[in-house]
Amino acid sequence: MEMLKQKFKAQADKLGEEIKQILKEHGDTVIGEIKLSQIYQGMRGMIALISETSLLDAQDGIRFRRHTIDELRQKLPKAKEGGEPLPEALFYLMLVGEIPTKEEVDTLSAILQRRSHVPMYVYETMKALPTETHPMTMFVVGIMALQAESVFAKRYAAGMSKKDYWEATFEDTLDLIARIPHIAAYVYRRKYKEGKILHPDGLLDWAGNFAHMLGYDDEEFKELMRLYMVIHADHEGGNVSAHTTHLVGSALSDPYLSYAAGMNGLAGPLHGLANQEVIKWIFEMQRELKTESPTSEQIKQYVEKTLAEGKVVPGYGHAVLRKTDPRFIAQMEFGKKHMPDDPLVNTVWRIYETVPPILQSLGKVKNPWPNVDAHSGALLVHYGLVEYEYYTVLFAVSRALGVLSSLCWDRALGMPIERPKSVTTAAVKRWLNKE
Ligand code: NMX
Ligand code: MLT
Repeated sequence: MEMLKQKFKAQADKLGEEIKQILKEHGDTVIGEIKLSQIYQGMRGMIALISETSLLDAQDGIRFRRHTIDELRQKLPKAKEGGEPLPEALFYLMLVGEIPTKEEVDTLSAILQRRSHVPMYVYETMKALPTETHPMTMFVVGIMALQAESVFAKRYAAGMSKKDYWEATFEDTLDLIARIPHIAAYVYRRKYKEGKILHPDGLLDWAGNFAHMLGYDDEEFKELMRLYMVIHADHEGGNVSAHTTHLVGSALSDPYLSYAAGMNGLAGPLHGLANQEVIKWIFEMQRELKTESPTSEQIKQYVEKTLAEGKVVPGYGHAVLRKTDPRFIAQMEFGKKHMPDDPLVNTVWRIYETVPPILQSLGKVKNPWPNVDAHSGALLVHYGLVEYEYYTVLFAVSRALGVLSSLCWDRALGMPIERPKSVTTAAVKRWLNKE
């Protein structure tokens, strides 16, 4: 732990110096222009943030510290030969910019096991909620209850110096990443398995143990969890969950408050909740058409009906990507390897052949291709995890790795409170001499 912390601090000091120099020499360099339309249309394409952990390319998809998903699947240490990468290894990579050795990852997995204790009052708080509460609400309530444990909040109250913010953030980050799977597993077991809690297996890696605590001990499901936790971890800084975590953290709200805020954003249907919406939509289609395996023609008609009802096709489109999401492809490869004949997975692939030309023909959808959420649910259903309202919690567990490592960077680089300027339409009209 001390080694990882010192390594991070050394990297952050080095980058901090480089940034100082860059700003000294080039601080006034103009890097773009802002069109009026952008401030009315979700700031699309506007460069406004620094996020060190990953970078999204519209064509090639996400790169974590310059590594594509394919490269991560090859290069990151794994639980077993030829298997999927360990998500703790990706966290290490995002945090210090280096691919760890298997030994370094094993040490990190053991540290996370040791720090994973969740106090009883947190479970009691979640238990007070009615069981019909949405899993994402239960999850965020659990994180908020756990906030009482924040090292950052305690040290700030005791008068912490600015130069120590990074360290308190680092401590909270490791504690949170260690504890989040326990809270998430509790949500699942309480809501769907009559509250029968499963004890952690101290010998397993972070994602393997999470699968175990959910109640899925199939080795293949553990592999799916490792892949799932890697591909959902980060998507540069502008997506709603990452941006919210960063924004709330900029007020020096501690990592618990910041992460919980970000996850409330992930719970929106245009963001992370789309993964539940996809399976719900497919199940409804199957029910309505009275078939497990709808034909391409039937899918086409169902998509047209969805659009005619003024709804979006969940799992398709993206604010930045303009090609099939490589995270969709990675899951497709997993499906081809482990369940090539699964009817639901095959339906997802048939939807992939059918939907893009229809969305393209509308003439307004900028990206007709599938995103990460179009595939994830079908793989989970294959292993029996059919409770689709729970899916966004899985996304949230993974997203902790990205948004919290980014938060460590924010505090280590001394990022200020975020406060962009807003204007009224009356002010816009004045600029344009329309008033
Ligand atoms: N189905 C139907 N219409 C769509 C879709 C879709 N999948 N995607 C975009 N459009 C519409 C969009 O609603 C908008 O219509 P209008 O002008 O009538 O308001 C128009 O196309 C232009 O939108 P875009 O500029 O292409 O997309 P934008 O950047 O605004 O939004 C999403 C991006 C991802 C919110 C949007 O594509 C969408 O709603 N997709 C479905 C929900 C989804 O899968 N979200 C998950 C994203 C990934 N994640 O995990 O966060
Ligand atoms: C994500 O993973 O955060 C989504 O693809 C949404 C985004 O990048 O805007």
